[in-house]
Amino acid sequence: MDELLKIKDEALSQIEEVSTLKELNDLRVFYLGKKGLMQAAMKSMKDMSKDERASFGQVSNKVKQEITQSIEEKKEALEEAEMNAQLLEEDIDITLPSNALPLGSLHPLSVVKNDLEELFLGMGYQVAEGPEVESDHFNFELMNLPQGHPARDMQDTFYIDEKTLMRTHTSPVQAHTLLAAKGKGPIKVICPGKTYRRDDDDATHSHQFMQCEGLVVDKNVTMADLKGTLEVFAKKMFGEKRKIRLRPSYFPFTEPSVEVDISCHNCEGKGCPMCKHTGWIEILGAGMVNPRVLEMCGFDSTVYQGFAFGIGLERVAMLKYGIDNIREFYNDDLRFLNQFTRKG
Ligand code: FA5
Repeated sequence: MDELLKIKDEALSQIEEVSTLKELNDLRVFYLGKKGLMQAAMKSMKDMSKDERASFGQVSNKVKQEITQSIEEKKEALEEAEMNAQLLEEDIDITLPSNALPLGSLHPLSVVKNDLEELFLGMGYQVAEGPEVESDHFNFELMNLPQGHPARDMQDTFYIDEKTLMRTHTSPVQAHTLLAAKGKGPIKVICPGKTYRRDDDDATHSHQFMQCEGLVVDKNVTMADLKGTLEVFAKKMFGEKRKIRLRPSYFPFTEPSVEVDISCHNCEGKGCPMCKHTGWIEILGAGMVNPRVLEMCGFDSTVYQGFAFGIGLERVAMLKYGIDNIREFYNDDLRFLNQFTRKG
């Protein structure tokens, strides 16, 4: 019995002393394990009388319980201390300013394209796409520019083979859209995309550039609808004070055709180097869809009319951001590109 009580006192004081879970587990094995002290003490029971054995059993069970309980309590305390130490170590000050992640910025042409899409989607247009490698048939013939037509010279072309080319404008998407509609209006689409011409690169011309085509086909569409639409475009893109001016022009795929100028936002129309002292800047070509184009693409031109326009995106971006050289868009110079930060 005394032996048991001695084991208990030693065990409790040692448990009190330990400072790690590992040490505590070693003590558990030492006192309560299969080969531990308590088990060894139990072995002496076989030499005892029945009464002695009963009271020894009672006391040893109590001792085991006390040691077990003491170990459990110590274990909880150690675990808690360990967790607190870990929390302290991994403590994060969430009020500290974070390291800024370097975010890329949108290319200015993407910004303009997104702005245009947002503007025209708001007016009920859909966005259409067409191939950049195009057939002569779509790029020219369906646009009322048959082989040998002198106006083909207006768009110097990169040919891939006799019948295949890099599209010189986004107008062939008009033909794709009309044919897909199978003679049934209404149609209201814009088609932004890349275009290619064998132009010599200079400050305002690039052999690869972007256009945004617009096409509306319905019954009773008039030139007034075209003018109203372009006025909304000019004001939303360049500011409420902008005015537009339509000048007669020529495109084989529109009749009548116009060149559209916008009042110069740099000098408010008074005249400056940006507008070559005219007060006006040309930004796009437009017109009423030539009935021949409608007929070739399966529409009855006695029932349907339409208007179309083609905007040069670099031209818009240059005016909007005061960029004086078109090459800036294609040089991949981060000092230039980083100026166009993400919206929102
Ligand atoms: C056309 O391409 C017509 N398809 C536009 C059109 C569509 C008219 C629908 C009527 C109806 P144009 O060749 O003028 O038209 O080009 C339109 C715009 O593209 C120009 O105003 C200009 O901003 C831009 N552009 C043309 N060539 C280049 C070039 N080499 N580099 C940069 N921009 C160019």
